[in-house]
Amino acid sequence: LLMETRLRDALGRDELELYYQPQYDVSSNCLTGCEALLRWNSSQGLVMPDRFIPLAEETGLIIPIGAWVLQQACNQAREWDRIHGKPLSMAVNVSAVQFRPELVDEVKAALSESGFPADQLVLEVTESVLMSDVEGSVSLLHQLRELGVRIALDDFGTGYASLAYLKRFALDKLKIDRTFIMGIPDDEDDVAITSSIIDIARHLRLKTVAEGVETEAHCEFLRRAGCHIAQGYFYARPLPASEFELKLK
Ligand code: G
Ligand code: G
Ligand code: MN
Ligand code: NA
Repeated sequence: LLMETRLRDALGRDELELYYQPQYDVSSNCLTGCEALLRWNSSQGLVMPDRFIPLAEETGLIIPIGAWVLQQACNQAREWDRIHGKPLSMAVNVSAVQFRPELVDEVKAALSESGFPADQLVLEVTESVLMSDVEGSVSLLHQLRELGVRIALDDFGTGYASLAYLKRFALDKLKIDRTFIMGIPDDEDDVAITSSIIDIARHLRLKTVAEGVETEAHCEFLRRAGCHIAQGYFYARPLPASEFELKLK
């Protein structure tokens, strides 16, 4: 069957699953939350998001899929909050197609149906999402923040946003792209770029989240540089819900 037809049926057949990658406080090593990452258990095996998200975006299927992801992530996070006893953040990726005025109602619905606190939900958007319509994005980000949710700029440094936009967009977090973390501590350019991002974020009172943290040396560097949160294979890969839950207990 065509991949599009199979993807169209995936939601109804319960073939979509969220994996969760833990995020840790760099200085205390405490678990602070996670990022939800979509997987498709198709009849042909496990499919990674880079193979079906573009198709979901082209066909508009990302709208119902994205609403499902938001609801599922909030339901799960509400349950884990109870188990953990301490507030956990839940980060959800939002694609350009979803980033439109209706997203406000979708987020509202996910929060009210789950009972998950708005200030623990993080929406991850990329620079290209925001830059495609700057005026619209400024307005939408304000509406989302009025709900109380947090906004993270994903893959920061790889897109086209100028630094001036960090001021205009209502953001809470910068996610430092893993291509910069990879070169630490040997590549002088990656060291300079990562340190500078952390410094700029601190001055703008934004939290920093490092992605792709794979080694003790990465951690040590980020701790000294003052980065707040880290995620990556050094801590854990993205995990099915049942495995993530073991980390809470
Ligand atoms: O899990 P993995 O690292 O392979 O994810 C690759 C990319 O796929 C992520 O960086 C993210 O941009 C995208 N992605 C994963 N899950 C979702 C999702 O639920 N919605 C959207 N829009 N993108 C996702
Ligand atoms: O949202 P984003 O596109 O950044 O999604 C993160 C992606 O990076 C996921 O596909 C995840 O599987 C992957 N990833 C997570 N941790 C690591 C890591 O430490 N190293 C590498 N190479 N990839 C990672
Ligand atoms: Mn992300
Ligand atoms: Na990213």
